[in-house]
Amino acid sequence: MRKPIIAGNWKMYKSFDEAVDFIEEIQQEIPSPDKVDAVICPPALYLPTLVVAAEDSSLAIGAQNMHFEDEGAFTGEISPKMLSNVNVDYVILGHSERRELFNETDEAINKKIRAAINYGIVPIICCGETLEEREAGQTETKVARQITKALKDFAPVEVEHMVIAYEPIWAIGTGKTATADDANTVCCAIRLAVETLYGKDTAEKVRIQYGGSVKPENIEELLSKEHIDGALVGGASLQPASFMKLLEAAA
Ligand code: G2H
Repeated sequence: MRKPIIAGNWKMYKSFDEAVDFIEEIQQEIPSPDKVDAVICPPALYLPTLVVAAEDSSLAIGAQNMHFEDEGAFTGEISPKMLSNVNVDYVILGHSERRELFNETDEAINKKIRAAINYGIVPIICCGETLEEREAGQTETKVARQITKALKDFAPVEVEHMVIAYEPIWAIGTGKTATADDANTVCCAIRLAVETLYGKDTAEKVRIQYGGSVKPENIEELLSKEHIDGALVGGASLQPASFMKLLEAAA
């Protein structure tokens, strides 16, 4: 059985005080880590403070991006070594906003995943299709291609601890959600792509989240599906009450 994982992606929202207050408000209420993994990914500037704020709870803190090099002349970047230094546990990699707005390539994402694994940081690897690709019937080919490139040159034991997030681009922040059945079909295709690369045992262990307008009203149906092991949540992770409802639905 795969343990569900609910990750909040705050994107570029919240003041510093709002971020600290959020963690203080929920940290004692997090459901047992035996039942669900709970993660908040705040803006990078807040990471060290929130790691300390959450340290007496089972809430994990993740970054929204990182560079693949340990250090160097890369103005504005943050390295996996730095994230590891401040005890960050997860990193979102290859979010469609990074791919589209910051020109991230599959090759760079592959290097970032390698770097995260080397530092013991769990990567949440995003993939997903545009509306145009969906309408052209290319959804499964697109996500399989992204996953095949992202997961190039790993060992099965490394892959089984990774998290993959299927996020149809047309469903992100739009209020449109893929139907639970459609999301499950694509998550199944992703699992098959992992199986092709690393075998059935690894594919059965890797956790696949759905992301794109997930909210308390639709989480239960999504999580009831065989291949959906959690959610990567933007808007509905910004309020403590709705984030807690998502965790409770998964626990
Ligand atoms: C998709 C998701 C979080 P939202 O980007 O990664 O955002 O839940 O607001 O659609």
